[in-house]
Amino acid sequence: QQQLGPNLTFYDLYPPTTDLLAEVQQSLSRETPSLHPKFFYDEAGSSLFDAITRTPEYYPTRTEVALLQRYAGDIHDRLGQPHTIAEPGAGGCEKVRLLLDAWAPEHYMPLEISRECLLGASRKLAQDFPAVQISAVCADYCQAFTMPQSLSQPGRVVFFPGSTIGNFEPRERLAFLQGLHGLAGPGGALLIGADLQKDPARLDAAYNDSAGHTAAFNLNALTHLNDSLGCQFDISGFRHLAFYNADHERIEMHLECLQDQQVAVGDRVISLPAGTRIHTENSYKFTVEGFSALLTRAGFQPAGCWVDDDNLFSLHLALV
Ligand code: AVJ
Repeated sequence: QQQLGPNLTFYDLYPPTTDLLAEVQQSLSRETPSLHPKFFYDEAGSSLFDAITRTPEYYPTRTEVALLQRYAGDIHDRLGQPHTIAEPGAGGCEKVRLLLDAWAPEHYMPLEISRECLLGASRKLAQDFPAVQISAVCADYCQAFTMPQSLSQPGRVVFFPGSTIGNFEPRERLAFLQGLHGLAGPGGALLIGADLQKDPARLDAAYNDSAGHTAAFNLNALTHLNDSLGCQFDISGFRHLAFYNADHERIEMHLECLQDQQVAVGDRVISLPAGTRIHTENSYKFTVEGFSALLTRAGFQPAGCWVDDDNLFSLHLALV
């Protein structure tokens, strides 16, 4: 661990030994090729996602921020005084500022896979919140990792906004929530965002913004692989595809191959015939009741739910 300032400690738990190349070779060689959404989030991808959140069509972020601003006090009333907020996938650590202001916890622990993004965001936060001890943990929250001993006070409030829970497949989603139950620990809680089911046209628009930031975000996953793993995707040979799959109650994002491609991925050549779709993301959409039942199944006790006036998005509080 590295002490980066009076109230900022950095822990690098991201396993460099993870063989990302093997993972990519395997997931692209499947009958239906796919890429894990984590490949979206290099520096370019993180700033493209930031641009998406500012488009008129992508309502989740602004709707959730408004809920946090409006109900941070109510949520606090049901929590008592939390000593620690832990945030898996903290990204730019923007939304948590609302909670740090409203709740003034002693300790904040962002967990983020993108090291540059984590360091930049937590340095700014440490300056803006000198009274909060920040433990910045570079880790892949989808993989099991052991929490450093010094961070192991149970009773954390785990903050998991954005409806990022929607990226998980149903089985993994339950396992992940059970993992968050462990991260929170006895006396802890989970504050989690869940995007709600709605008019498919509204959902389709949110993932096909007219400015094209979502298309660039999707395609950037291939640029990230070219830059970081030496793959040789011809990016101009793919197009962004995003649509609501009503049967599965999810938005699907794909990269469709426009002409036959033989792509070098490490020591392998992956053939992608024209029309092949690389499945890059699912964003499942929920109902309030269904999500509450899911939290119960994961071992939590639902303790509150807040929804915006247009029923677009939901914030759920659940206790360990
Ligand atoms: C950050 C995963 C919540 O699923 O809506 C935004 C990512 N993908 N536009 C989402 C995303 C396309 C976003 N999450």
